Amino acid sequence: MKSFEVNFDGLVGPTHNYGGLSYGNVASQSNSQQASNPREAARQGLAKMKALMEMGFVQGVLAPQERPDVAALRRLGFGGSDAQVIERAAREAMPLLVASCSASSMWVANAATVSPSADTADGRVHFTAANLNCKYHRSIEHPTTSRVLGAMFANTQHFAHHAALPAVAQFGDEGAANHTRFCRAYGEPGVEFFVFGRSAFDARYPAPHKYPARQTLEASQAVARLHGLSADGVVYAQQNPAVIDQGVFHNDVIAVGNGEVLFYHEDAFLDTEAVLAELQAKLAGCGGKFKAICVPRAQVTVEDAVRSYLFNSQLLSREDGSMLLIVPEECRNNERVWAYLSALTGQGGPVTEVKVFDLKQSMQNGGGPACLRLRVALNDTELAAVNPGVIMTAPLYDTLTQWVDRHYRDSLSERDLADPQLLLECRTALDELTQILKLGSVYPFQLQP
Ligand code: SUG
Repeated sequence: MKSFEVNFDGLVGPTHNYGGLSYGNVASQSNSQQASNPREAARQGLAKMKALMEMGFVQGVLAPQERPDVAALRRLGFGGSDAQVIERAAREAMPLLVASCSASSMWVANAATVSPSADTADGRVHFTAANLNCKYHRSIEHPTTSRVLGAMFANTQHFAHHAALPAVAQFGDEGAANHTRFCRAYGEPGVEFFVFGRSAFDARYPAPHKYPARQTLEASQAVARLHGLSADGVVYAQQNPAVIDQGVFHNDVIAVGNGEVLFYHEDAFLDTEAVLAELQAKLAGCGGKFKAICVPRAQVTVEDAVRSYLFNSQLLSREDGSMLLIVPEECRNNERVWAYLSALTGQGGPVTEVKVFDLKQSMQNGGGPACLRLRVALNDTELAAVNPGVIMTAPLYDTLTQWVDRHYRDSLSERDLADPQLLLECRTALDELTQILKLGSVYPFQLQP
């Protein structure tokens, strides 16, 4: 049976803006209040999806969410008609309106943690929606995320869905951004690598001093239990708290893995040697040969990594066994990072090619190529059970591009968020999108009685 890694990319929503909402995420903080260009953002994301599809990878698309989230504002006490809710929030609590408008669901690496069927006790692909409990604007994503994933992976014979973990800081869960799977082949049992920032209940794990550690050990353990993973197939590692304090708010800002390869920065983890030894031993137990590519701090500093998003890259396996690294344009603009990458492909290692993409609109909010995709390893029976409406094709790319051009604005700043017309535009666009992607009714405005 053939197996693949399918990348489902988040389609950027029509309210993409720079709200400065993510303390600890350097790009989000430093681009706060700039005008955004939602149309360009969506087109940049679609161009990456199209390019990967044309290279022969199976590519999917994950729908954005309804924003402004009027229902979330109502839960906070704003009442009246939808327009009145928005007007009053704009007048009395602009930060809450900004949070309810964020298009942050585009970073679908945070949508859920996914375990392929080869790893789980019941032989199904398991999904746990992430509670994203650290930031209010992200914590409101998971109910719709669950409905969208449910509409994409509806077949209960092959797919199992778990609700987000309890919405408290002790179970802070950021999904696949802190989860990597190693394997010899996608369809064979592998090792699931959970990286956490702190422990909620065990004081022996040091926490960062400045910025929040979003993922807890206890959340990662709960996800592994829910998915029915075996102890032999799981490794937990603590992220180095010092790098969280330098802006590494998710592990995918400092490490990426695929197949048998881990590409990571020297300062990424605490107790690196023990972590690598455990990965090597457990992958060997699955018949795999672990290969670690360490980027030394003498060549690329943590600051370079955070600015360029070198590790927020997509490491993709090609048919011939070689690997391709998809990086953002910012890597080419950083002299040290580009020198490192230029040397990497000529070293006879697994990475033989680097491809650069312009994702500036998303990057300015701290979202690179890897943030924009959710990886789902599937065999061909499972792939056939996925809702075909969400698999990228040349006609779907054309339809989505035209849809973006018809509905998206090319400039959005804070004052535009208070315009009740924006809500109507978004709902019209999303209603059409659910038909294009054949998702049925998934948005709160579609579910109202
Ligand atoms: O959660 N930025 C996102 C970026 C998520 C990146 N994802 C991964 N690394 N996988 C976040 O911090 C900024 C929104 C704003 O400021 O408007 C934001 O939510």
